Amino acid sequence: MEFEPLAPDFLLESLHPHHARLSVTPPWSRGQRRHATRDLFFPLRRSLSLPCQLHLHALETRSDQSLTETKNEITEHPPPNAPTLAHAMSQPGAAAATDPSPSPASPPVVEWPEGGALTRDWVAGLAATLDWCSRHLPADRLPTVLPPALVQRLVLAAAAILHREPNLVRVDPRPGQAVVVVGDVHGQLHDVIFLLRDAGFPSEERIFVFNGDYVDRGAWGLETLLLLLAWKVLLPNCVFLLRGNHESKYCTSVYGFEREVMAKYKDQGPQVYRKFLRCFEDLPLATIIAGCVYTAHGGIFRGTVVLPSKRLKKGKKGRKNKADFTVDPTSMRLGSLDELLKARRTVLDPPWEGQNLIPGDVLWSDPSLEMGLSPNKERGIGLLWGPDITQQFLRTNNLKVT
Ligand SMILES: [Mn+2]
Repeated sequence: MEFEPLAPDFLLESLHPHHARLSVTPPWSRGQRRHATRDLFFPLRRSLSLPCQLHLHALETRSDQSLTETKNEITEHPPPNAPTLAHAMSQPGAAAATDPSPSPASPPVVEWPEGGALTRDWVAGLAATLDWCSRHLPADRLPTVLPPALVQRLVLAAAAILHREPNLVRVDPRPGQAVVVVGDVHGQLHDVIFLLRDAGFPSEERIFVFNGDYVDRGAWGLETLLLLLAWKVLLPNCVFLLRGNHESKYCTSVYGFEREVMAKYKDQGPQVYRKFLRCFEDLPLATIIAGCVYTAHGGIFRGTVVLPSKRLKKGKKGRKNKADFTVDPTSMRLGSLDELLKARRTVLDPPWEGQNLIPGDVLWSDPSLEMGLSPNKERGIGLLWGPDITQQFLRTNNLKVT
């Protein structure tokens, strides 16, 4: 089995002959083993020869941080000085030389570029500014550099592009064009900046697929997502952003992003937060890369649920709801890509009941060693799928990796 083209440093755990777990240990993890929170599953027996160069990157968060810790990290314990970014980023594909020159006194207020279109320099400047602010500026002063109107304009511009993408995006690299798949980044702005520079910035030579979970847990979810949205607006065909389970109202209200936005934008916070929520609804759910690699945050999904007939529902009027929405066991069949394309993804929180279950499955499901498809009882949403389902999904859709 030849894995060399996949990634230079990965760990392969053999769980099952058809069902292997690929964990990526990034070079900056300082020997500490980190897992992709969503591992990749594929059949072990088959040799992988992909029509494109595929790199996998995964980041795991340091730990869940309380907002106090978050604030301390920003105001009292900033990370060590980082090299300035603008120069490295303005050269596509350049391996950045680290430049330890001191940071500027204070960055100017970020304004939308004259002429209306984002440029590579502008995105480079935004990254440098976000980086500087994260190290030197108290969290609640961020609006003085990054005005709420600018944040909202950028989010809306990206959302308009994302909205036009189908649920399942076909990413078809040209010959010689590499694809970098990035796992959960969870508000780790500095890791993302490092990663983009390390892998080489998005360009005509390099496509990026980010596999969701941009916010929550880390202290800089807003900055991280803004930077990725800026790249999306700049290079919509080279940067693909998928939705993660954390890109939802529920997760962001529990795991930190909502509080982060409120801490940074105070009175304007609710407005800014709402814009981000609307943007989450526009994020596509999955990609197929080079016709053979399926990527999604959670994974495999069931076929469309058929509810009891209207006549039956009418008859039960008065005591509806639960009885009507009990999941029909026959719906526990593997979904098709066509069904995925037709699902309604514009939901703040993917429903765990009712008819529109595909978004919840794609974002929340987990692989399992048990055969078949079953409800994901531990999460209360999504599915568990077994090695046989991986095989069936790959074979049915003529894929090699999921
Ligand atoms: Mn995650």
